[in-house]
Amino acid sequence: MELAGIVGKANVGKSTLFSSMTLAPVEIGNYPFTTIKPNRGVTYLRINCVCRELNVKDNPKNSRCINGDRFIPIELIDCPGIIRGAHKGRGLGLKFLDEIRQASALIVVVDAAGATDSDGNPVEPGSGEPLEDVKIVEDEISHWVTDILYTDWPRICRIVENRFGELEEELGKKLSGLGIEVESIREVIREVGLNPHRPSQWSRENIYSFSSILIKREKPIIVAANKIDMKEARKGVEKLKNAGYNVIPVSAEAERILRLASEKGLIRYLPGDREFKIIDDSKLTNAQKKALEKIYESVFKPWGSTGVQELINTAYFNLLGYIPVYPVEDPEKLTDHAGNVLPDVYLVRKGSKPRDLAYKIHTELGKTFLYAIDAKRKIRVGEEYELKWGDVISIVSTAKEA
Ligand SMILES: Nc1nc2c(ncn2[C@@H]2O[C@H](COP(=O)(O)OP(=O)(O)OP(=O)(O)O)[C@@H](O)[C@H]2O)c(=O)[nH]1
Ligand SMILES: [Mg+2]
Repeated sequence: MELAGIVGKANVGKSTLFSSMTLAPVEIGNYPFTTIKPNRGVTYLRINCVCRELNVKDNPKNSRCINGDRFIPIELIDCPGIIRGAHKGRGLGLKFLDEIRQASALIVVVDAAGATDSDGNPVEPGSGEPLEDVKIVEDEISHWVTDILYTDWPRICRIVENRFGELEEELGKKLSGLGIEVESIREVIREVGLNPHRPSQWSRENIYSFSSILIKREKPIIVAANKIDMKEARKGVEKLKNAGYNVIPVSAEAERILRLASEKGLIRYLPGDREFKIIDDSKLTNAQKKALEKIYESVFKPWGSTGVQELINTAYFNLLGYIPVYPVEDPEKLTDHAGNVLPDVYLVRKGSKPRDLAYKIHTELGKTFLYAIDAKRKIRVGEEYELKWGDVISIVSTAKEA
């Protein structure tokens, strides 16, 4: 399962967002460092299921299908808040970032309404600086990477300058946990114009520049511009977009209320819906009615949705460029060995080939891969075929033929 990390300045709504996406009950409070340990849960990407297009009744196993919409699970981690100087131990430090080393997507939550100062303390809405909220996180993460390298720098220098190894390789070893490849390291060293043969001449600032370019390139962030239910957020959202970030305006709090109301059977609402319907007016208290009205007026009318489903979908399908494909064993019946129709959906990078999918399913299947069958078109596709959005693919391997 892919892993997504929620990070951000203290007190911007990370845990509210996490809770709205996972329905996990977690602590939420209007003060910095409410969260002291990362929370883990599962959320879902939402796509039109291929069962509609093929007009079949499916039996999903690794995902869910609700009325023709497929929900694909993603593991989600909600981190404690980050403030300036966290890498020097301010606030709760940065140790918890170890838990999101393997994250494919990084969601940076920002207080778009500017209702918190740079340390996360509540202030008059509109006086906080949403751009600063992103900068703080970017800078601290770069420091965190810098420190991973810096603490080991003398050893790395000895290895490289005595020609026992290459700098790129040594840095690659230190950063492999972050899923960063040696080739990217090589390119970034070239880009910043530092000498890979003389690491002892690199200052901490040099290592910082290198780290910050590398991490921006390898771990692109999506900005969740939170609190759009507040009028002050409009300006914040504009600023963030103008600064060139990938921004999705969200109201974590509105989404949380809607998800809870829908769980209780009070409203009809699925994450990503652009409307919600009250099931039975007489079951709602006056306070509940008011809260739902407010959500309609302050979120749905001006913004179209709470933005939360769009946030995670955009992170995976646009920013990271994943596509969903449906592996099946039987290309005629579209089933697995147990007869389940369209049981699984896998996320693969755009440009992936059938063999990549085979490896993703099972190393053995990748090794013994022969060819694949495009079950929609009922044709055989070879090594070079590029998987497309919503492909239904059957892998034929030597193991199977034996
Ligand atoms: N108006 C509004 N307030 C929100 C929204 N989301 C969160 N909040 C409020 O923001 C405050 C902080 O929420 P949390 O979810 O605890 O924030 P956090 O980022 O997890 O905070 P730390 O764990 O302390 O870093 C709470 O008072 C929330 O009710 C939103 O969409 N709109
Ligand atoms: Mg929190």
